Amino acid sequence: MSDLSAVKAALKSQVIETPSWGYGNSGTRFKVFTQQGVPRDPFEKLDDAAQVHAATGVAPVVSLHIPWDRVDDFAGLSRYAKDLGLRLGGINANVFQDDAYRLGSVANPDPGVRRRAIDHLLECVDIMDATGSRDLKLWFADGTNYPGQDDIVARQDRLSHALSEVYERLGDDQRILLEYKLFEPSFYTTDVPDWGTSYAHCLTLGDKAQVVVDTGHHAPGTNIEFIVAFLLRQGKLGGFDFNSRFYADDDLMVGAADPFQLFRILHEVAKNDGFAPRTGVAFMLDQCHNIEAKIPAVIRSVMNVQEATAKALLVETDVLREAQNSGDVLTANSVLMDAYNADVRPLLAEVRQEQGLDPDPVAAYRASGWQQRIVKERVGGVQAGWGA
Ligand code: PSV
Ligand code: MN
Repeated sequence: MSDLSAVKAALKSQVIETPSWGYGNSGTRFKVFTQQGVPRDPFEKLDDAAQVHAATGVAPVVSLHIPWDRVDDFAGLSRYAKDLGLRLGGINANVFQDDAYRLGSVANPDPGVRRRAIDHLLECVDIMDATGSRDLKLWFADGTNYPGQDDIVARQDRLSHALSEVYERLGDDQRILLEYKLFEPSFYTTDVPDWGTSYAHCLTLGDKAQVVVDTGHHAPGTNIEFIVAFLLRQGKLGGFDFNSRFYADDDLMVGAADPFQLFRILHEVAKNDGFAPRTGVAFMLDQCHNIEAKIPAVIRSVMNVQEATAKALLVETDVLREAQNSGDVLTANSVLMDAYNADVRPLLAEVRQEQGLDPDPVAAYRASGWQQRIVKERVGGVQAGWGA
């Protein structure tokens, strides 16, 4: 796409989903550094998410994590979001924190533990009914630490059985997004370690099951854009969990470690029509802001996705195709590099001004006084955090 008005229209209609847990305290297993003004409940998380949307105009959806965001009345939480100009997005199930899950959840050798895990997943679909959410995001920490610990195929059978039961419970407009992760917390086998395993399970399940690509969940050097292109071709790319990493699953701000990789991924999305709402690709963030201020970090992350998107949309696709078809390797590569090297910040500033927004979202947030207000008002109570 190179028509500027079409690029601007695409940028204005982009939707980036932010994670509720990104607004809470987080850290590593060594230390969680608390910050002042952090939300104490899901309502306050939504209040913060509304600030991100106010500053960027493209972040109206918030993913929830259950039980971290459990409330008595999910329909009420959904109404609260609506009043803020937001809506509730993917429901992230959590079958990794209970003591019962030491040997896994849906693939645990104990049928009682498997039942408990499946019941939680079914409960998440009930919550989706109340919130109007489309996506049930499933990530399983299941796996083994030692060779011989459990039967790899038996674990796949148990996983498959659980997925089928949950799939049957989905409504017509709901879907399962099955996330994969190479390792951690399991260090020998992981039951859904890669896109191929996720894809195979999703194929067996049917059209309402798709793969979610968390950019931090691969071995170093993995060509993530190939995976993205392949899944889009198959109609099986459900969405992204964006973040960036230097070493493993670092959960740093998307685009911070390798903006070129983010561009290459979004180029495949653009080229294969993945930005069109009908393809249903969810552009979610899944990050933790351990040492940086959280709300401006989420704003920065949204901007990083916007910048990579703008560059991807600026690729001269006709010239690229011609160069590819004629075997002109250098021209093809330089078409891509020209788009990547373009400074799209003035374009995005213009787009924001046309939407009635401040051209500099981080500055707008800083000037809003919100940070000072939450530091003053959110005193007492228990701060929300990853895992709590
Ligand atoms: C697992 O590492 C993961 O990426 C899953 O998406 C979880 O739900 C999320 O992180 C929690 O931070
Ligand atoms: Mn994730």
